[in-house]
Amino acid sequence: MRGKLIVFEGIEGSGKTTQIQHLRQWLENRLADEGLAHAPTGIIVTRQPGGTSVGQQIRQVLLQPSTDTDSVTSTSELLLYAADRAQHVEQVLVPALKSGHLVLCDRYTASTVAYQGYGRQLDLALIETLNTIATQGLTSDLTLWLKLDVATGLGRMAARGQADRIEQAGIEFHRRVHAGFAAQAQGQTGFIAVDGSPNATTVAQQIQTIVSTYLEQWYAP
Ligand code: T5A
Repeated sequence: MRGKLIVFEGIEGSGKTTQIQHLRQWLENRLADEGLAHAPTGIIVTRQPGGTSVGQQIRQVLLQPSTDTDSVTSTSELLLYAADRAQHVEQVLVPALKSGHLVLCDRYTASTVAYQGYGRQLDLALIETLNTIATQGLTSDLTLWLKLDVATGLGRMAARGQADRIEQAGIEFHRRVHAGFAAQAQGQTGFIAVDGSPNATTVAQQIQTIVSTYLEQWYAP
């Protein structure tokens, strides 16, 4: 693949969407100013779930607040995230990376490990297999984990309004999710923790420092 995949991960309210917008703006300015030797074709911002039109329908099923009589089971939740990912990898990520784009993706496989593996406590080996099938083996070049304590993240979401189905899960579920991200950050190179607690500008500066190092490796002469 000629392009590069940067993934943002974290608990609810950790600031991924905010930071992706900051990074996109910073990258556009930097790439215009510096004229790197092997600059990317362009920058694409996308997300899971919901980065394709099929995925948007899956996202609706996954996130609509549940009722007692009609709730999505944990196994069906796992398979729906895998279906969204398979569609997205084939239709969006692989073509974008083949054509040399720098892709900023809001969530990827680590979210399934954290939410369905640690949060819902489904089998981690099964999740790894499903992730491999859904991604066709495509892994991120850099994963930025916005590390934030659970109460602060949920507090930010509560201030924003009505909770979706996953946000409605209790605080113990979200603590397990947080532990799932922490476990992955310990075991993987290119999976980097960023302190998500300061103001958005300070978080953005930490991210720019990390990404600068990678840009030099990827695009310098
Ligand atoms: N999911 C996803 C799984 O269970 N398994 C999977 O495999 C995958 C891929 C996705 C849901 O699906 C689950 C995880 C999620 O529950 P979503 O709507 O895409 O749903 O939810 P999130 O990815 O969590 O996105 P959110 O918008 O909910 O949170 P973000 O993007 O992390 O946070 P952001 O930037 O929108 O900020 C949230 C609020 O905090 C403020 C913002 O202004 C905003 O109000 N904020 C800050 N406040 C103070 N200081 C800062 N530094 C701030 N940064 C942002």
